[in-house]
Amino acid sequence: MPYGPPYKNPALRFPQGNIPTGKTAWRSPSNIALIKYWGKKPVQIPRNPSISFTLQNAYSETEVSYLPARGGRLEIEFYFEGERNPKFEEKTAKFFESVADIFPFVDQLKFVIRSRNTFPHSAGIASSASGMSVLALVLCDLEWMHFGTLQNRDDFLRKVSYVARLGSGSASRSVYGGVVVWGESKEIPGSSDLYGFPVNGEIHDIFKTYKDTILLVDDGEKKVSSRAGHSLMESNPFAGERFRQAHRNLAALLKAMRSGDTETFIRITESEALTLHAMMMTSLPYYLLMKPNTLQIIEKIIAYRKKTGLPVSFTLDAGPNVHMLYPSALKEKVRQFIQNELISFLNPPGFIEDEVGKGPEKIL
Ligand code: 2P0
Repeated sequence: MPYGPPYKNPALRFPQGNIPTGKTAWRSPSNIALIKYWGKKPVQIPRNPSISFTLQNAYSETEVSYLPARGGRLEIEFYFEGERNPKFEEKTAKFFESVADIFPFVDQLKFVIRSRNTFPHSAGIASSASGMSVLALVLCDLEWMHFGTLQNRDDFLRKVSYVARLGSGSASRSVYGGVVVWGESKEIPGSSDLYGFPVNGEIHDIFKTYKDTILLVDDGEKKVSSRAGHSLMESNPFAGERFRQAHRNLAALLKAMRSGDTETFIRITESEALTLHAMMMTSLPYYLLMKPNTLQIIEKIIAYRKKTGLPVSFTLDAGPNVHMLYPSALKEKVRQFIQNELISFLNPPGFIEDEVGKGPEKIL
């Protein structure tokens, strides 16, 4: 039988007295959804398919040392940006326990985890996408190094994406570079609710080097957790139509991304961003995650596009920051635009220049 979901494997345990000590480190990026995942059913199954650009510069870098656990049960020490972080320690322990039937060796080990992000966390930039995908990479890397059950790179990445999804839905997409779909779509043979699926072969060159400048309006903590946000969709009166719309939008967006049609790309991705926020505004309790400066920036981007005819557009994550999307050839013009018209709406450090990225990297 091919090695595949649900990946439960009681054999993945170290022989007693032969529990290894070692170290591994990975860098894994965040991603920005173009068709949004918002709404899920157990266990981590999306209500609709989503598609994203994997980013290059916004990533988590995580080094993990492992050694035999003294008490014969999972132990975790988590240092975030140099300091012990009880919140991440608990989150990681919960995640590792939740995948203990996939990786039965986790409770034989003590993990000392040192992680950092290149971007402000909990600000609606998908820090769970980079943070959870990097942990999934580490677990699968341990399996790769010590058990030989994963045959090749494709096998490895598919399992990483499956496991990352269990930690955080959007993390399933960060496992691959370029343009990635998560969620089953009739339009995309190979797509699955269980793991991400890269679609780079069919994408027009203009989108392969797209830029994403993340305009930081506010780097405060999120007002609503993704988990709470997703569950609010269960009672949102517009949810059914929203999920159907996402399927239609994905089909139309992929068509535009195959042909290099930036106009359709802009129309669909901007509508997706506003729809995501409309879903939050029409949930009970309702949330308003945009700030006045979010709207100022959106209006400026639309006006700039009208004035210049350049294909510069916006999308949003579940927060107030604006992701400005544009072809790489416009880099200098967009820098000028930011300096001239947007900088006064931004909070330090202002903005992060990012672009479509290559995906995770082993760094040790
Ligand atoms: C997305 N977001 O597609 C959407 C758009 C935010 C807005 O996926 O509960 O952290 O961990 O599966 O992945 C954020 O939700 O949620 C998210 P969980 P996740 O990127």
